[in-house]
Amino acid sequence: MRYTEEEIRRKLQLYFVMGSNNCLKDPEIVLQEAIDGGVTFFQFREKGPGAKEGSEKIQLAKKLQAICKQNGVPFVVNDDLELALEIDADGIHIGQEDEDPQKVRKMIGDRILGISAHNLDEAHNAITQGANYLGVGPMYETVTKKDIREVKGPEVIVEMRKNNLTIPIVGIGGIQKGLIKPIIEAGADGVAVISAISNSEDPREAVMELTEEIK
Ligand code: FQP
Ligand code: MG
Repeated sequence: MRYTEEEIRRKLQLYFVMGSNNCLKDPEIVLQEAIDGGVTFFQFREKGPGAKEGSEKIQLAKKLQAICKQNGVPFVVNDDLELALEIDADGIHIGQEDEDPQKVRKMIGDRILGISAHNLDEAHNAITQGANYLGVGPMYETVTKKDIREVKGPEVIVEMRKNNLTIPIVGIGGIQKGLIKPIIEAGADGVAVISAISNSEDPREAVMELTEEIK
């Protein structure tokens, strides 16, 4: 492993997920400001209306990856296995409708594999298939992603911990200021956010406010 389980767990504290279409300003500036504020993990999620494709997507990925590298922040690619390998990302995040986890594991070797899980069953399967962390949600209603499952709240993380799942977990979905404590108390190691940071005029300040709630 390039990162140990405990390093992943620690760095998942505040996980920023972002693509250019989530940003009010230049994504490089948004990412740098978010890291200055204290973001500890990053996922490049370039999808949805207006998302960059092809060489533009690759160029942006490389720029954001460089910023992460300079700051010791793990850089994970959403969905796109080919891109993750081409730029030698630190890992990839896949959901239940994405590529087969066992195939992905074969391709990525010891890079980080994050898998989305919406319930206990999916969590068990993801762990069996070699996940290094779980993204569990949606915690709350969200506007960023349209094709979401039923909102179950932090309780689903409580259930996973009750069933002795020790894998690093982040809660995701609709997480904004004031909504973080219940997720950490449920047993999450951190939270993943998109718009709470990317849609802010001042991403650095937004991150500092979110971090305050995690500690
Ligand atoms: N958790 C996380 C993480 N990142 C994600 N992208 C998802 C969950 C959702 O495939 P998926 O993954 O269900 O949807 P999409 O590919 O549209 O994001 F915890 F890592 F932040
Ligand atoms: Mg996906």
